Amino acid sequence: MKSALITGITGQDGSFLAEFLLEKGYDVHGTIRRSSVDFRERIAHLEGHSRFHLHYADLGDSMSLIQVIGKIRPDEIYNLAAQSHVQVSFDAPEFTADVDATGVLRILEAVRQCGLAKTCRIYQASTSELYGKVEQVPQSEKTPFHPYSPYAVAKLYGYWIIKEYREAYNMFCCSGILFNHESERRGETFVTRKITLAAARIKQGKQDKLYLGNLSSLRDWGYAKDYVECMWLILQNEKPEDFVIATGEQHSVREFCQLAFHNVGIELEFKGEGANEKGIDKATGKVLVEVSSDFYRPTDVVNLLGDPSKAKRELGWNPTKTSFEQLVKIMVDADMAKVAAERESERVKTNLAAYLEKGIVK
Ligand code: NAP
Ligand code: G4F
Repeated sequence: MKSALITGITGQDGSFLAEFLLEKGYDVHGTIRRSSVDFRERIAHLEGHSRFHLHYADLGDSMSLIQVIGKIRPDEIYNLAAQSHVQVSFDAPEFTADVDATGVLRILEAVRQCGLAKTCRIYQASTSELYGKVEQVPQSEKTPFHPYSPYAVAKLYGYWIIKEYREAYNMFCCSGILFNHESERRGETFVTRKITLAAARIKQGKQDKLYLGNLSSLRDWGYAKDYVECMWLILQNEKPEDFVIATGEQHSVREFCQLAFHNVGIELEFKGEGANEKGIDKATGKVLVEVSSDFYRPTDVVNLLGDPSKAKRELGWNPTKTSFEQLVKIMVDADMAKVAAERESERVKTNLAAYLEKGIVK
C-alpha cells in the first residue's frame, strides 16, 4: 500500500485529493493546524476511515514537518498548504513569504534529512499567478514568469526551489502550474464562490446586493475535482517534470456573475463603466451588483488563459471533463441548497423561540 502526505488537507484541493487517493487505495495522511474553532468541515466525512490519518504540523515550523515526515516516511508528498489568497498577501506579505516560499524549502529539507530524497516524490502546488502581468496569451510551460503580488513572488520561490532540488539532488519533485480551479468547496472569499453564494442568498431573500472589484478580470476556471487527478498523474509520470493544468477557455468575472445569476433564474444586465458599473436585474430593474474599490488590488492579474497541451499529450488528462457551464451550475446548486438549509434551521429556531415564549414548549 502506498502512503501519501497531504499538507493543506483541510483546504479545497486537499479534501478532494484525499478522497481521490483513498479511492486509489493509498494510506492518506494530512497535516492540520491547531485552531480555536473547528475548520475541518471539508474532511469531516473522511475522519474515522481506517486509512485516513491527521497530524499537527505547520509549514512555518521545520520541527513539526521533520517529525511528521520522519514518522510516516511517505511515498508521495503533495504540498498544498499555503496562504492562498492573493489579496490577503498584500496585507500579510511576510507571513505569505514564510509559508508559501520558505515552507516549500522546509518540506524539501525535511525529506532530505529524513533520508527520503531517493524514494519520496513531491508535488508542489504552483500557480498561474506566476505569469502575473502576462507576457504571452495563452500561457504554457515556456511562457516567462512575471509575478504580480506578494503571493505570486513567494510561489515563484517555491517553483524555483523545487526545480533546484530536482537538479541538485536528483529528487523527484515537480510543480503543477495550476490555473484557477473552483468547486462547491471553494473558500467563500474567492470571487467565484462569493458570487454563487450571493446569487443563492439574493434569490432566497437573505442578501440585497453583491459588491465586487474588477469585473473585467479574465480567468481560466476549471473544476477542482478534475484537477486533483492531475496532481497524482504528475507524480506517476516516468520523469519529474512541471505541467500547466488549465482548461484552455477564458471568461470574465462579469460573465461568471451573469451565468451564476442565470442559474438561479435572475437575468443580469451590466450597465456603466469602471467603478460605476452595475449589474441590474432585467425583470425588476433592481441593482444587484455594484463595484467596490475595497476589492481592488494594488496590482491585479487580469488575463490568465492556460495552454494544457503538454498535460493532455503526456499525462492523457482531459482538461474539459467538466465544462464552465457545468462548473457554475454545480456551485450554484450547492449554494442554493446550503442557503435553503440555513433558512430552514433559522425557521425551526424562530418557531421554537415563539413556542417557548408562549409556554407551548416547556
Ligand atoms: P485553500 O482552500 O486556501 O487551502 C489552503 C490549505 O493550506 C488549508 O488546508 C490551510 O489550512 C493550509 N495552510 C495555510 N497555512 C498553513 C501553514 N502555515 N501550515 C500548514 N498549513 C497551512 O487552497 P486551495 O484552493 O485548496 O489551494 C491548494 C494549493 O494550491 C495552495 O497552495 C494554493 O496556493 C495553490 N493553488 C490554488 C489554485 C486554485 O485555483 N485553487 C490555483 C493554483 C494554485 P487551514 O485550513 O488551517 O487554514
Ligand atoms: O477569485 P480570486 O480571488 O482568485 P485569484 O486572485 O485568481 O487567485 C486564485 O487563483 C490562483 C491561480 O491563478 C491561485 F494561485 C490562488 O491561490 C487563488 O486560488 O480573484 C480572481 C479575479 C481577480 O482578478 C480579482 O481582482 O477576480 C477579481 N475580483 C473581482 N472582484 C475579485 C473580486 N476577487 C475576489 N477575491 N473578490 C472580489 O470581490
